[in-house]
Amino acid sequence: VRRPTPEDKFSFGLWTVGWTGTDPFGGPTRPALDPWEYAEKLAELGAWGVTFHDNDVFPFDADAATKERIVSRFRQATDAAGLVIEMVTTNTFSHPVFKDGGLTSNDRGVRRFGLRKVLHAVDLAAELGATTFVMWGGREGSEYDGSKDVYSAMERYKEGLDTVAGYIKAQGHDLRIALEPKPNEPRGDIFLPTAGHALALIAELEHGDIVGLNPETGHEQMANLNYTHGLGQALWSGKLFHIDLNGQRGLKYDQDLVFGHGDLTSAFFTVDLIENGFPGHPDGPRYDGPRHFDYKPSRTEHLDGVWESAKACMSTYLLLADKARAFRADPRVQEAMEYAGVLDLARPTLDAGESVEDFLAADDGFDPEKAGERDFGFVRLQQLAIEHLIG
Ligand code: 3MF
Ligand code: MG
Ligand code: MG
Ligand code: MG
Repeated sequence: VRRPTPEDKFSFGLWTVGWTGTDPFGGPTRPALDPWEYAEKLAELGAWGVTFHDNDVFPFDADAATKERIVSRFRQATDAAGLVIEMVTTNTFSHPVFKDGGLTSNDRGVRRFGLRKVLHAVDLAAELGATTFVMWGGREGSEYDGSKDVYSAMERYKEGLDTVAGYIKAQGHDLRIALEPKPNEPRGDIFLPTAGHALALIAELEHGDIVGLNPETGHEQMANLNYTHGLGQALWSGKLFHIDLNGQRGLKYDQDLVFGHGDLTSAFFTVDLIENGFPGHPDGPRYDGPRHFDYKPSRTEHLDGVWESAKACMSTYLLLADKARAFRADPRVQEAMEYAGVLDLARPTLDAGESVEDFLAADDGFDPEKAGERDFGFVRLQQLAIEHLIG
């Protein structure tokens, strides 16, 4: 595989390579480096960008002067390494104060505290030149249905998001919010469990025009959903603002494996959509944002393994991109897509200007028995993908 370059737009969360291996059953298995120590190595591996939560960089209780000092040191390191800080987010899940959520906690004092923390992080994001502000509501949710008034929770979520989006506009920040859905973990049930739920909330917002999605591979798959379809619908809605790529193997805890180390066939089609767009819509919407990885280097690995796994995310992506390009360019694939009707789906079902009345009265001589005998050849098309993938 070729070495990644900044043109590939790969970026990493500081909390990914910086994860020390602490999980609910065990302590750290690796040392924590200082936040600025990750920048140089990421750039050396070919990454373009880096992202972080406020408290990945400075402690929760840091005073203004400490924050300032740590952030400027971090910024010097990213500048020196040539890394772009493309996204900033807020940690509203680690501190005990957020145990019932930040924007939707039953405790109003917590909601006011949480909202202020988010607004401060928005200003930090803008100051550092980030263009996306992710909001993952990890603790927004419940374990017990009786403990939450869901109507109120949706009202407070909307209030919080509109306050943040309105503030971004009022400040003139060049920043868009990307909501990150997840079905569960750490809460038993998290609000906005899927991309669809998040899109539905966005449609109710006053400032929804600058609010979109940051779908994560594993999160959609934890809900037993198709990640590539989620990306596709978000793109169609003009709402695919950012992505979290990683790997997940089935319905279990949030594994955050290296990209491609989960469902590889799904990863192939994810990359195919990102790199090549919709097959029936060559001029249709495309994702041109960061190829952002949100994974965890397994806790069995030490620091060498951290960098191996970061490299693995990028090289798997590049390999899949090559294969997806070859797949689309293969004349057998084009022919199989025609045969399968993939391109015909782009054609509107009614003729241009055809009224419902005309449509109802028309006789197109359609024979359902005959049409029922059609062979779509989807399996052959899929096998061509597999042959490109592993051949
Ligand atoms: C948790 C996540 C989060 C979000 C992050 C915002 C800690 O499962 O995926 O990572 O991605 O908070 O980007
Ligand atoms: Mg995950
Ligand atoms: Mg995650
Ligand atoms: Mg994520």
